[in-house]
Amino acid sequence: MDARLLEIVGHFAVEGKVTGIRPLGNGLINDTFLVETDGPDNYVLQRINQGIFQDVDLLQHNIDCVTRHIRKKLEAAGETDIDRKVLRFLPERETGKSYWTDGTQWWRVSVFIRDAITYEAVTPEYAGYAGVAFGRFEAMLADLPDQLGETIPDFHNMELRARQLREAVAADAAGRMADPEVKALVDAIFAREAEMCKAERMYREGVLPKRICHCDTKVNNMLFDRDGNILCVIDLDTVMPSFVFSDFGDFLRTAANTGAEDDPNLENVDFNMEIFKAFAKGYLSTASAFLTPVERENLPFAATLFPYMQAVRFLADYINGDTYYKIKYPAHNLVRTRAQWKLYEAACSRLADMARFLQQ
Ligand code: GN1
Ligand code: MG
Repeated sequence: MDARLLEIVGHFAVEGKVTGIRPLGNGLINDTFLVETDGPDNYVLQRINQGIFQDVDLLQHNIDCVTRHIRKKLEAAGETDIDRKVLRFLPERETGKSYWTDGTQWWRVSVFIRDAITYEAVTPEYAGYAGVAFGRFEAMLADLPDQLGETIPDFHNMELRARQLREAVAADAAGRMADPEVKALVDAIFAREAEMCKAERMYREGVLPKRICHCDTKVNNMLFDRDGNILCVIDLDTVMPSFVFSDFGDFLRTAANTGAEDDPNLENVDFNMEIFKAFAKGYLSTASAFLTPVERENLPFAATLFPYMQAVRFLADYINGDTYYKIKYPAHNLVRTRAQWKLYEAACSRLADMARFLQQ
């Protein structure tokens, strides 16, 4: 067992004796470990990527408010087994805060949710459950009394993401603009820029609201029980005010993709309408109560926006020399970009089908 990690865990009020610490999951941002104990619970230890989340106080404030609020709602609704339905972070022994820092690294510990399963791909049935769960998640947070901040300012702002790509291209820090494929991808992206930045315009015109959203609704950020019900939504670092497009679009970006996010074989990548239909149906069953007509009409747009935005972000990172996302091989961010672009085009080709389905 890593002595340093063990010492860090010791700052938190864990129950029992730690018997093992090992890497967990495959997030692209934070470092995550499973902490096993001989007590009633195991735990999740995470090093928060402070290069990306610069205001950890704000980050943990958001998470504390959201988990407290959801816990209260579940209690009021008479739910049982609440510790498996909302994350619980342990207080740091000296400060009582939900994180510990030595001034250079930031760490937190939450209770590991027992008997939960994560998936990298889902069936239409499970996508339906996920839709219900995200609609409910947003609905539960609609009356959050606390003010949440943006843990990454303008996180899902397409205008900003396009600007960052433009800056990456101009700086060409890793010399990757010499590659004609990279140049062609950049041109294809900018040809669609105006159209893909419409949410920000609608927001400025006052016709599109922001709500508290999860903003990282990848399939593998939800915990399912053995029957396929959603227990809990995890990875709350990006919970913040955003457009509902974020949660709707990012779920489909991962779940409706018939291939992997970084699939090297583009023939595997397509947009699965059965997943879209099941998810949209589930989502509308819980979100209809608060969605405005403009939000609802633009859900198909959201399904295209997120592969597009992710292509922009992966490509910008590739051009910058891979400074943001964890990569497994040198061209990884380029491979990811190609796959997201293919998915974007596939989703665009289904826009009319999606709109027709939502009108029913
Ligand atoms: C990151 O940490 P992880 O892997 O859940 C990223 C998301 C991207 C995603 C792409 C804070 O999420 O926005 O959509 O990778 N999170 C952050 O897989 O940038
Ligand atoms: Mg994650």
